[in-house]
Amino acid sequence: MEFVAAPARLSTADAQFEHDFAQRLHWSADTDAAIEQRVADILADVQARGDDAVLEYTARFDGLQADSMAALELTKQELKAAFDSLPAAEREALESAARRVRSYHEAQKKANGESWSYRDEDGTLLGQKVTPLDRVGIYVPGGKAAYPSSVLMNAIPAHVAGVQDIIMVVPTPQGQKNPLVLAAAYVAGVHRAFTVGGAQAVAALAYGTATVPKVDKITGPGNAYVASAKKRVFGIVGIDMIAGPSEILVLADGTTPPDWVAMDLFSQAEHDELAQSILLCPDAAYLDAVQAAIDRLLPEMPRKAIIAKSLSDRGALILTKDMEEACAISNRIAPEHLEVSSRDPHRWEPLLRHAGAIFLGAYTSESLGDYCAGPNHVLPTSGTARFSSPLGVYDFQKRSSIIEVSEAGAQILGKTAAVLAYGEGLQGHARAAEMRLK
Ligand code: HSO
Ligand code: ZN
Repeated sequence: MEFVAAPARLSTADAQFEHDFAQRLHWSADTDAAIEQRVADILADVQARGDDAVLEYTARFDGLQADSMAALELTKQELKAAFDSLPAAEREALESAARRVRSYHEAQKKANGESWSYRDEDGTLLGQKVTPLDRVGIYVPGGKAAYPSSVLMNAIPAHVAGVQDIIMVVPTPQGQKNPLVLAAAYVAGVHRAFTVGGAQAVAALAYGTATVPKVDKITGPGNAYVASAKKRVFGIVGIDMIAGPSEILVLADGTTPPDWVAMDLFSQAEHDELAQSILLCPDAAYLDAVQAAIDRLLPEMPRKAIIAKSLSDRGALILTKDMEEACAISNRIAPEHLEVSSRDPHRWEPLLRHAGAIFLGAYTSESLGDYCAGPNHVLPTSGTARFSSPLGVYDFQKRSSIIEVSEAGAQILGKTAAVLAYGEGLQGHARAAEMRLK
């Protein structure tokens, strides 16, 4: 069968550009009502019956039978054995990726994850105390897409934050364990791991069962059931974000070899038929050259069917007036990944405000960021980069305000507080402040 990848060709100079652009971008995160109902039932059942319910759903949905939840726990020795069984090249790649991801997140913690305080002239101390979460759950998908790199990207920042108890769950259909996922859990320092998945795993982590400890926050991507379950348990536990399909936007000045850009577009398109790959460039001949590269390279790709569908349904090659206009359109899209494939990336970077991660220069393939550059690959999608950030150490920390008012400070603050408290009609507040006045 022949596959054709035909991204839409748009030009900002065309009268119907806004219409066509809006159609390409449209993405609905609405969940199916039937899924919502089933997830609600599973959550209620796990909350009521704990381990027994998790065991039943695991048998029913994953075809994995076990007598007890304890039998579904992966021991530390098993994680280590998976690591030891890998070919040396894979062991080394996992370790070197983990090292770089760890260094990056350590720098992140130093820059904005430490406690701070200052004193007023009257001796009053004010500050912020930063503490790690006690226990987090990491959901690792195990079906269509099983990504060991995502184990590193979730567990390492938790570790760096100082989380003492990292519990991983991973669906394991028919008991088929993915050795790279287990090995990544070992390298990243996951504390406990269970071969359960789906809404039942999210429920077990959120409510706790006799065997699975209740966590404070659940992170990690998953299918529609997992996303719906995470939304429903939010409030009982924290969650990171609800990730949509992968996206890449390449902003090109026409100086990067077209094959490189074509392959970068493929790299996100191959994740999912719903993934989105967009190229913006002020040079029409360059867009033609990238399309020719797409046509030539596609037949070699094992995932060509997915790539062809993703590019044809959601992809676009957009001709812009100039690079400034390309930057403005990129800001409107607020992509998950933004490549500035230009000879002069630092000229454009100041114009770029909304993106999960910005990759500068022709050598910075987005795929390096997915695995081993260091920054996190869990990023805001579907335009949410307008208001949210990559997964980071800060997602595994919380902040407490610190206030220590001196005797002298209480004389000044007490008067201010009392006036405002009487204004609100709250006598107790006012008098608590006044009692400390001399
Ligand atoms: N690009 C994905 C992450 C990933 N890529 C994992 C390969 N493996 C996140 O958008
Ligand atoms: Zn990727």
